[in-house]
Amino acid sequence: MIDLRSHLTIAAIATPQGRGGVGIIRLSGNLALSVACALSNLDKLQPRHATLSQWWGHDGLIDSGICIYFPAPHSYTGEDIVELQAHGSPVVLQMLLKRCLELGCHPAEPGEFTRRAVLHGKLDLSQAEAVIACIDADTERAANQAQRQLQGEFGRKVEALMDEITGFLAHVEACLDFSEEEIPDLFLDQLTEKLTLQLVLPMDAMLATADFGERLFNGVRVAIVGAPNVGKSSLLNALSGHDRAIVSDIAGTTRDTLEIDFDIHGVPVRLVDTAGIRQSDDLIEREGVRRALESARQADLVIFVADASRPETWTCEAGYDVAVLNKLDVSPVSIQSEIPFIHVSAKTKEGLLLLVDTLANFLGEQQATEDVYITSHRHRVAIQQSQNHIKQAIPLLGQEATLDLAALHLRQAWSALGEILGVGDVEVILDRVFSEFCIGK
Ligand SMILES: Nc1nc2c(ncn2[C@@H]2O[C@H](COP(=O)(O)OP(=O)(O)OP(=O)(O)O)[C@@H](O)[C@H]2O)c(=O)[nH]1
Ligand SMILES: [Mg+2]
Repeated sequence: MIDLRSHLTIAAIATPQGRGGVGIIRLSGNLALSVACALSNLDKLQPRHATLSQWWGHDGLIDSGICIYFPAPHSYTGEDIVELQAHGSPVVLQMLLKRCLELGCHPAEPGEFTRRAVLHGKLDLSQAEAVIACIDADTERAANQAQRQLQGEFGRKVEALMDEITGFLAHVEACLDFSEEEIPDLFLDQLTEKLTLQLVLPMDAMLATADFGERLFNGVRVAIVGAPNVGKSSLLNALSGHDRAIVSDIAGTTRDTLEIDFDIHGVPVRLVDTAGIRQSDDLIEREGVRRALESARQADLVIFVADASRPETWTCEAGYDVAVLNKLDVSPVSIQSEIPFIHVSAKTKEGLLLLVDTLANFLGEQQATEDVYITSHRHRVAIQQSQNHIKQAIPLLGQEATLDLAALHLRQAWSALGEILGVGDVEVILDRVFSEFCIGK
């Protein structure tokens, strides 16, 4: 499919809506330089130099600022780019953009700059996705993963796997050219073993990072449930480091659910405090309990809190993932219970680090032993598909009659990985990926 817009020079405000010290307009395409020169009343712009310029409209001066010209192909998109660093006023930026459009530019579509970078080979598709991931990252750890992906670390891993597949494919295709007697059995046995060692297992290791990696960007909901007065609100305050929820020794203090954002080892977490679960005649409290159970159902992870000094609180109606026995400071005795409680004190903060580590493991941190994580569902699915084809190819390598089918699976395994990088017929994938971008990126 031909990109009908590729000959157009596009323009957009690249900085976020609202006021700021500086606002940037980006132009990309053949006309970028001439439009910028016409706007600035200049004959030329020196490449990669910050040129102090005045920008003119029909009715006089619009604004002044810095103009930078990046000639093709050494630019973000691979085309001629000009960046106008204006004052960060929404009105001024709109006036400047309007003038650029009058001079021949077209409004950029969401993600179109990055899309052009991919089409001109400046970024592979996984790097382009890393641009969104980097912009969207909520925690330092997520930003760090996005940056590694943007620098191509993840892409290189995928490329290495693709090269391995190409190597195996060459062997299998060579075997196809020989008759059965000429192919040593040992050779095919070795091939089977090597496919497992060099492809299936490394893919397993990568896939094991996906739960944690995706959560780094998508975040999780964690609900705290348990009987009244066990210290749920105190635990929420202690974990988040904010005195957010009201705490009192009156059972039934929390009625409405209450949410606070923090992070567990870099995973953005929305922590939900809930009403203590018990039978009650009070209408409002009953509604609170209903909401507590509903929160537990909707959460990705449920923490059940019990009070060490009150065994009647040690059973939980709602399903849960992690059980916490609170008030360790008042009941330090060893507890006889079937439940693998983590002992903490929300008051003295004892045991909280262990609790946080346990929660992180629940979110998949321990399985993520690789340096670079799979951070997108699209990548996870592509690697799973590729691995499935390899697993199907392995038993087919045993006999000459099925070798060509094995080769077909290997080719499909290669293509599935290629989708991650945007290799092959990619227009459809491009449309899907870039629909998530904002304008000006
Ligand atoms: N000694 C001690 N007291 C605690 C601890 N955690 C909470 N408390 C006390 O236990 C009482 C109840 O705490 P909350 O955090 O309000 O308990 P809750 O589970 O949210 O109670 P409801 O909202 O009524 O369901 C308060 O008096 C807290 O100060 C702890 O670790 N040690
Ligand atoms: Mg409470």
